[in-house]
Amino acid sequence: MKSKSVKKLLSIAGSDSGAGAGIQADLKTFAALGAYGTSVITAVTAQNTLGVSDVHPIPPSHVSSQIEAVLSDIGTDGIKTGMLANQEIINAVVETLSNYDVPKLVVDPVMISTTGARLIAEDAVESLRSNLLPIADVITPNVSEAEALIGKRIETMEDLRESARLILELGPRAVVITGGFETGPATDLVYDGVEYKAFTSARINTSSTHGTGCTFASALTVLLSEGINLFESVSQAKRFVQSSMRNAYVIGDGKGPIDHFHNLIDYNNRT
Ligand code: PXL
Repeated sequence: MKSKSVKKLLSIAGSDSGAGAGIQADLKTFAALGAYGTSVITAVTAQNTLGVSDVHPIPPSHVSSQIEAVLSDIGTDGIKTGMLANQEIINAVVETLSNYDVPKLVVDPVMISTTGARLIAEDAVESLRSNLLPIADVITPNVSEAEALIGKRIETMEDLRESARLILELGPRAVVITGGFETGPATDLVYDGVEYKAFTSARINTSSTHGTGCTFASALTVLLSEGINLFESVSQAKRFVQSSMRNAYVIGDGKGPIDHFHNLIDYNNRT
């Protein structure tokens, strides 16, 4: 038995049968970064790289039971939420977490899949806004999720800064608006209520983009749980996503997964 301690991270999210996004991406990220991941499944999606064909939400009381099972025994150094599917599940998560000390909560307000499927009921956005955001340490919307949260179009860098400020007013301690606009550089804008910082890189021309949002938020949760400050954590999480995209294999005919373990396994020399 090893005596060295390991960071424990919990992902509360949906299952992606194609394993590019959702719980599967989160657990791969936790493992690749040396942490022990646990998972609470909110919904099971029938999905591949081309699209989502079916969604089966888990009963809210069972989502609560999973959280209680993990936190009452294993505990956690940080929690990341992803697809929460509907209002009832969001409220069950918020209520159950209120019984525990949650060290770090990163909320990825998942709304639409990489392939364009809706992953949250429309009337649930209000529950995200009023019930979950106030308890979040960091929220990581992409531009379209940020637009849905504030109910306004975001077209310029100035709009982006303004939307980060409006999202912070909803209660989280910090916001990272990820990915930038559809064309042009990939810019992640961070705002902690004091300072804006933009992390910009050239957009990578690839179809391996499935699960990049999930991976970024999970990596950020690991790094924050290690006590690394927000700006440095964002910078390192962004680099992890970029190198996982650059080293991806082509899997499936659509938006393929990235390779979380590109640093770990030398596939070509495996016997
Ligand atoms: O990347 C957002 C996301 C989150 N959760 C699940 C998903 C996706 C995107 O496809 O399938 C389960």
